[in-house]
Amino acid sequence: MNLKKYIKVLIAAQMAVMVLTLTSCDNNIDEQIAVTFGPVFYASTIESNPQATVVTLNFSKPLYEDAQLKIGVNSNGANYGSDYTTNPPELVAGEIIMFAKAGSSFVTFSVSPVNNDKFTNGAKLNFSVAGLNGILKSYAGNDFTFEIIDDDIPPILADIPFDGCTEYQVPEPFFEEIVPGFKTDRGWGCRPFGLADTEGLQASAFGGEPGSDNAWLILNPNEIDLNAGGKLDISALTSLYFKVWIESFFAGSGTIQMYYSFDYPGSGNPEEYTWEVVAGFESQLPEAGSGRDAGPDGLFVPVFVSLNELVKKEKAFIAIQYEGGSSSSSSSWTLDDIQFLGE
Ligand SMILES: [Ca+2]
Ligand SMILES: [Ca+2]
Repeated sequence: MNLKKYIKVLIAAQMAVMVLTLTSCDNNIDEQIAVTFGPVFYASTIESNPQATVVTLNFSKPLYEDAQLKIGVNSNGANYGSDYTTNPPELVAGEIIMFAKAGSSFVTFSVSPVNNDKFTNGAKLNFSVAGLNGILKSYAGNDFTFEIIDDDIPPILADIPFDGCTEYQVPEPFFEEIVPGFKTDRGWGCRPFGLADTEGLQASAFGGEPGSDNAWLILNPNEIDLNAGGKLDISALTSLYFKVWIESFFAGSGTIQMYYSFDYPGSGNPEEYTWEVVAGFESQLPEAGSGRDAGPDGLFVPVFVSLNELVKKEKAFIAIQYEGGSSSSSSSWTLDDIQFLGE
């Protein structure tokens, strides 16, 4: 159906539904019909796959009259037309109007990704029933989620393999700040337990002085050497992503968390300044103690997060805090092969 014809049908059907609504005084509970998504409530596709995903809405019994419903689309920042499309289309942003014929027991719409040949970290769309007309009375059950996985790769700006770093030191441009009152003899340091038996950067509180760790590994991203030469400049970027391989060999107390700050001055106790959690970092971490001594690379897992909050800013700091391990019980966390990606 072309767009003009579709709009004509839409207007005609809306008027018909209005007339039905005004003239119907039917309060018979037996005739009230519920709408549900299902049996599938989640689907994902890679962005370069042009195939449409069909989404089904069920009626609790076959319709005895034509009806209309409105699907609400929460695109979480993705744009109709450039990131995804639907059929029927969104004639009003965030809304799909659907018509169901008398006798039908379900209706379907479809959603498709739009391939932009550029890494934008995908999209997550939430579909719910936002309006019912006529004999349709209620919406029950779960919403439908559609996830677009971006299979474009952002350009690699900088590689940080830590290879050849001096044992127990924190290599520049990283530096370490220990919150006053915590152990000073452990925290972060270069160790030969990285990927492929190379050096990596490890946090552990085990042994040494009694007490516990609160050690911040901090970095000014504008001091990172670009692979192409020169320094990273976050003010000149339009996107920025951070990838790191992480293994946890020892289980015990202590966890790591990643942050960024716009007010940290570059030295001193980080806990006196404002830090925002980097979304998605913690949820990708391996279990404490899930690594292996004997495996060639243990059980390093890739952790990939967006640092897009930093782009176009003059200055920012990023940090990974290791907190809670003690001299008698400590998890260990090894980072290796950090990459900054973006453009
Ligand atoms: Ca893309
Ligand atoms: Ca390494």
